[in-house]
Amino acid sequence: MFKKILIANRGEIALRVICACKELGIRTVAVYSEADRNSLHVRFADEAICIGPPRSADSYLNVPAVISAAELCNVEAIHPGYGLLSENANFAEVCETSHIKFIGPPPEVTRLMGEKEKARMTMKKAGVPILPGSEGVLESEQEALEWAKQIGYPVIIKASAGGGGRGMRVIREAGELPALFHAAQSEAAAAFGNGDLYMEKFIERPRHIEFQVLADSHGNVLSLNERECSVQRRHQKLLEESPSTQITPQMRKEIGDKLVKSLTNIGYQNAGTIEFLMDEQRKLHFIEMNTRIQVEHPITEMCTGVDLVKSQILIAAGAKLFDLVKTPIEMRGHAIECRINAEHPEKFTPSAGKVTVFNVPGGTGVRVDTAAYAEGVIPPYYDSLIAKLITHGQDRAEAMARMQRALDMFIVEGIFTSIPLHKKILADPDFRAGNYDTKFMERFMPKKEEKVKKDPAPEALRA
Ligand code: MV4
Repeated sequence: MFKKILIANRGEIALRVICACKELGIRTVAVYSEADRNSLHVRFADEAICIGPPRSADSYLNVPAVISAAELCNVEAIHPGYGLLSENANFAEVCETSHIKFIGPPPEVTRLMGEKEKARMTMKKAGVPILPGSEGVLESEQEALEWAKQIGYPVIIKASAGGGGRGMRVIREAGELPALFHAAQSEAAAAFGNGDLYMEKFIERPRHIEFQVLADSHGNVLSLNERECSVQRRHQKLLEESPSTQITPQMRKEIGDKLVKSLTNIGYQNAGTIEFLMDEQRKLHFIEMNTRIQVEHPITEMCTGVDLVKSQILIAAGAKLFDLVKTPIEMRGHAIECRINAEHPEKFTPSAGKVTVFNVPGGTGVRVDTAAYAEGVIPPYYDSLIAKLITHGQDRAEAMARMQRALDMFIVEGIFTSIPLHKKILADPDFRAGNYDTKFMERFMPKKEEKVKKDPAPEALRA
């Protein structure tokens, strides 16, 4: 077992990893930027090292700085959390050459899944359903036109190095294709240093459903079932729930079995998430795989009773999956997560500054993962997520009731938050009926003509 781990992250996920380490009796090293000196991850880690100026590029993303801290503190492993360096295969390689265990899959697997077109072909070969689409990268506008004709419009062009919604173009007829093809190509080349594109049939109103897996270094893979993440805006998830109201036990087993087979073939290790789009016929199609722990992992933990972060660490240390997890996995009840962001409720711009009041809800079935505290400062340099409010109940109705009362009891003053928006979502009849897709949040967008001409009195909007 590891004696000491470095956490290459900040905020609530750094604290989440510290919690797991404390329970496992592992010492922790926090790294922090100059803006994070007073952060809780620094306070709760056994050791802490400043690795640079506030901007992520100068600190949390600075590979030599992170590796130096790891060597100086003699850690045996690095947990990358999510975002930042978590899906950077080059970083995983540098860890390996420095004889530090990267808590994640082998670098080749991270690299394979990072190339979305290759990931898609790999899953197809392994028998996981994918959307009709191109095979390999699109070499020319001509080839793109031929594929589109075969697939049938509308189609979507995606950047192979993209993901999470960046570098996509929807094409509704052949006439639009040339311009959009070249726009996507240059945008991808500029954003990712790689202009490779691929094509899929476009689904108009998909639901976003993802499966959580765990895989060890001995060839064992386990599905921990699905999460529904369709409540999002601008590719930022706002609320997730597990299980999905749309997945039958038969679908759950069918997809789970296929994923276990395919990920065993690939040699996957670590926690992982396989993203699917559900079409209007309720069929699932693989789109991407994430090789990290995800923001929304707690809802799976609440329903399965499995500690995913502890599992990641123990798997990296060589543990066998079935010594860690009691099988078969039983889904207990229903869980919902609201992502509380520090942002303006109508403009959705980041809202940094000092938190003056921070009253965290508790009680039966409520979990809060956060690194925020009263009198603490939310720096403007990072992601706007300040807390995750998770509720669990025997069924969806109980999880929703707990979420509503927990949102009422969550008081944040001094900055704007998304709490009022979450209250609106929980009160929405379609949400309550489970009747929503990825277009659901459009109804909460301010209409163009009445678009916040002047700021309302700030006091009225403070969450
Ligand atoms: C799609 C799609 C429709 N058809 N692919 C956006 C994020 C990236 N992970 C994949 N995305 C989409 N891919 C096909 N073939 C629609 C989206 C999409 C979306 C997907 C999941 C959650 C929210 C979304 C919002 C807009 C578009």
